[in-house]
Amino acid sequence: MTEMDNFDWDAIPEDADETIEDTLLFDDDLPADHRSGYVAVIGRPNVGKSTLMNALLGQKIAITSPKPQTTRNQLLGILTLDRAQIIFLDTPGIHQPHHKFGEYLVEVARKSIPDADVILWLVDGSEPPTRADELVADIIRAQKDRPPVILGMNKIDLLPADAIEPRLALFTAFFQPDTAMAFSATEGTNRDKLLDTIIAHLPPGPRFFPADQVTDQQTRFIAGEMIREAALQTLRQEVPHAMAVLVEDFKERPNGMVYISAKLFVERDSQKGIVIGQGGKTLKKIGQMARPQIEALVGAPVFLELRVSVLPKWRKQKSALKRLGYSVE
Ligand SMILES: Nc1nc2c(ncn2[C@@H]2O[C@H](COP(=O)(O)OP(=O)(O)OP(=O)(O)O)[C@@H](O)[C@H]2O)c(=O)[nH]1
Ligand SMILES: [Mg+2]
Repeated sequence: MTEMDNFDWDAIPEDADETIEDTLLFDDDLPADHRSGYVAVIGRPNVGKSTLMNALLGQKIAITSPKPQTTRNQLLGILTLDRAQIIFLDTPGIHQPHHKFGEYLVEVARKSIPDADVILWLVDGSEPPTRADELVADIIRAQKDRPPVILGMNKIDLLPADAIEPRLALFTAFFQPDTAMAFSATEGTNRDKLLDTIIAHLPPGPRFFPADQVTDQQTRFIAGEMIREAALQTLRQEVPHAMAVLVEDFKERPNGMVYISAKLFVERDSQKGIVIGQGGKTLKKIGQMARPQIEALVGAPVFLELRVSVLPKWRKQKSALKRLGYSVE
């Protein structure tokens, strides 16, 4: 018997929706100076936006890879602390698009900015600024009613200590943020300091999400992303960029096992051959790499069925993009 079985529904007052919500979300004995808000994490591809978000959350919400354009959707990562609730918006890397899909990616990133209470502009400190960093700075500058901007220069583990300040100056020359700091998402250097800085720039406010909610993404979607991550790790250069993953079936079986069937879409027959590999060995490797990750996610043994299908030029076609879930509407 659950608590709900004993619940007296007749006793619910007229303004019930509000009352229940207040009870669940806001009546939490939060400190008077509690802060909350949305932090749009933006930057060019591959600077470590998703790595930082995962590290701050202590949980893998977003997939990461050394290849650019790994993230394809806006992903919410919710960090609930006693003093603050920070809602990170991880976004695709901003770049000069070459097709409709690229335009979609940049649009997703752009659209996160007006919703933000803080813009966290990430750059890769291990390399001098690129044209794409400049593009990001232009987009931030063009934003009307701009929220505070924090520049975070990541990957300083790859930089000699005396090179950090001059490198940071190259980025602030494009756009002068409210605060600039250098950190390393993977090594942890200055990561907590960056978090404190983010919180200091958030407005006072209540929690917007239950304390135990970490993301808005469904398990089914994250499972598909883990398959895509395994493909990014296994396949070379252009092939994973031409791939989209659709989870078609996601069922818990009576024996406690989770059955997942996913389709890997590529653009050409030749790519299909590469993904499957000789005697199916590449596809098998992708499945073997993804399965333990998905098992950790769902907390149960997983039976994973992968199929490869050709969807010609899906990155250039609006209808195909929509079918694959890449649509801003
Ligand atoms: N050395 C080093 N590598 C890092 C650090 N942070 C991230 N990386 C690596 O940089 C690569 C890109 O990281 P992602 O988190 O996928 O980058 P992203 O900005 O989300 O990229 P997109 O989703 O493509 O826009 C991965 O190989 C990470 O392991 C860091 O602090 N130091
Ligand atoms: Mg990413």
